[in-house]
Amino acid sequence: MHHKIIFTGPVGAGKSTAIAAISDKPVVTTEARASDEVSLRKQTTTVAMDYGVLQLADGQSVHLYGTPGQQRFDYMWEILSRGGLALVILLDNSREDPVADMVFYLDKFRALLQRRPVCIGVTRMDLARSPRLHSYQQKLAEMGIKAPVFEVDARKPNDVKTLVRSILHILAIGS
Ligand SMILES: Nc1nc2c(ncn2[C@@H]2O[C@H](COP(=O)(O)OP(=O)(O)OP(=O)(O)O)[C@@H](O)[C@H]2O)c(=O)[nH]1
Ligand SMILES: [Mg+2]
Repeated sequence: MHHKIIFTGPVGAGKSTAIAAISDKPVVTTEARASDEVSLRKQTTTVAMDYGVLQLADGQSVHLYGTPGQQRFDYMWEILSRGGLALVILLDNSREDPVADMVFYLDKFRALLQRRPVCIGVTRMDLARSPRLHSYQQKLAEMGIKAPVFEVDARKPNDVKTLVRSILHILAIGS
């Protein structure tokens, strides 16, 4: 069984960082020097995908795929969604309206989410304390979507593993 989990979310939310933090194998990345408005935030950006593998204690592997954040690469979102068991949306809490970002990605991945669970990770809360997690939870409740919401520092393997474990728990994998 090929367990595939997809990480998406806006530029700089930490998708590439999170996959690198927990992958047990060297990650495959497609970083390119950022040339546009992204370069104000960071030096490189994902242009196609990230790929890593998390090995579970029972010998199963979880394949982790990261999307590009930039909308101009959105054709990759659909390609990477294929065969996905679950979606992780990472949100950068220091962006202007990260709750609106969550709604945007929930909408873009709605085809996948008709059949598959989603989990929300809010990053960079050390840089921006607000909005608080309950604002995300409130919006999800309004939309009738069930999804756990975690504070995550994408650089910290334990934070990212907690997020992935929660989704594996929902999927009843690796228990
Ligand atoms: N201060 C702080 N920095 C974080 C946190 N999580 C991630 N970062 C940093 O934020 C940046 C995220 O960059 P990437 O991992 O390239 O982001 P991405 O989501 O892959 O972005 P694109 O590929 O451009 O869409 C990195 O510099 C991380 O070190 C956090 O919780 N706090
Ligand atoms: Mg990236």
